[in-house]
Amino acid sequence: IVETPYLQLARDILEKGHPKNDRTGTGTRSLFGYQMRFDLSKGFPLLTTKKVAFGLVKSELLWFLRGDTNIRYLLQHNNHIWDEWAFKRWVESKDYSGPDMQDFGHRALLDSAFAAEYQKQKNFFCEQVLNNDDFASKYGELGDVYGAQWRHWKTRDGKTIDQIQNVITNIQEKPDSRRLIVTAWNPEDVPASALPPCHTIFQFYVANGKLSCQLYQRSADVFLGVPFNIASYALLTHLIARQTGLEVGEFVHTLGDAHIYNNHFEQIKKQLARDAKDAPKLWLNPSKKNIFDFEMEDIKVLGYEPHPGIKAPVAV
Ligand code: DHF
Ligand code: TMP
Repeated sequence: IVETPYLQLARDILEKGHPKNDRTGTGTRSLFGYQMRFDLSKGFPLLTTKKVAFGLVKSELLWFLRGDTNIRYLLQHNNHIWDEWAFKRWVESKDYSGPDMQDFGHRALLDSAFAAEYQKQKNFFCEQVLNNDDFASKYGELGDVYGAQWRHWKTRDGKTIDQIQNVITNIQEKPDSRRLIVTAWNPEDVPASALPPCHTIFQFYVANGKLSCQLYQRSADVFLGVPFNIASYALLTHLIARQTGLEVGEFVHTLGDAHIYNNHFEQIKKQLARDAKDAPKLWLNPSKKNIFDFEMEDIKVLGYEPHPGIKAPVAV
């Protein structure tokens, strides 16, 4: 079963995790330093014990690969997973004069009248990002998040580095290299970022004609974020393998602070009580080769028959 390492991680945290407070004030159980391995030749690691919205994984990864850091592209693809962090910047800005949205994440959980007002303000915000160019360029921006660091890392002399193109070229020209690295963690940009990168650095490895990838994720929301992160890096590995003419090897997922939020315990237990099904297969349009040419319809999962999705609040 492809997703066993994930299910084991969740069990380990529930059993052995340290109760720990966190930045969002939600509280977690957490373990430090954990590693999962997924053999990508055995199936695509999209969880079957709950439905994971693969369309959102795809549009988020294509957004990173575009070098885009504005949520407008995500909204155009009906992807709302980054809304809260852009919205937070908007309501904390001098241009915002609507109802007080301080601490909206928690208050929306406690107060249904506030939750309705928050929904209204957030819908209005999304509409503006979609339809108003000026507003979008100011408030749809998340700062120097993944897309910027991957595709146009800023150098001291005012140039930019395309880390994704470089790593692909290096995989092709020097597959034995031990320097096949992309980093999103830029200490200079961390203070101004809406959310400092969680997936901080990743490395590729080629052996026996197979491409493997290891990710170091500094902070891991095991119920909500991690299922997306696993699928996203598995997809990235497949895309780069396609372009470089390699088969897929393993995805090695190394976690720093691996946590389950206190308000996700019921949901994860429900998930753990289910039996995993066969993993789906990934289909990539055979006529595409270059990673930057892929579009939504060029990527599909086949044979994905998961258990139903399970809702949970995201900690902001
Ligand atoms: N903050 C926190 N606290 N956890 C995260 O996982 C997280 N992830 C971010 C940004 N900030 C974060 C970016 N990725 C969801 C999934 C991934 C993601 C952000 C949010 C999420 O809410 N998924 C839900 C609903 C998806 C939907 O809109 O249908 C899920 O059930 O998977
Ligand atoms: P932090 O910056 O205080 O660590 O909070 C970030 C939270 O978001 C934390 O719960 C980890 C989670 N997260 C993921 O798990 N995966 C992701 O891809 C992102 C962006 C965030």
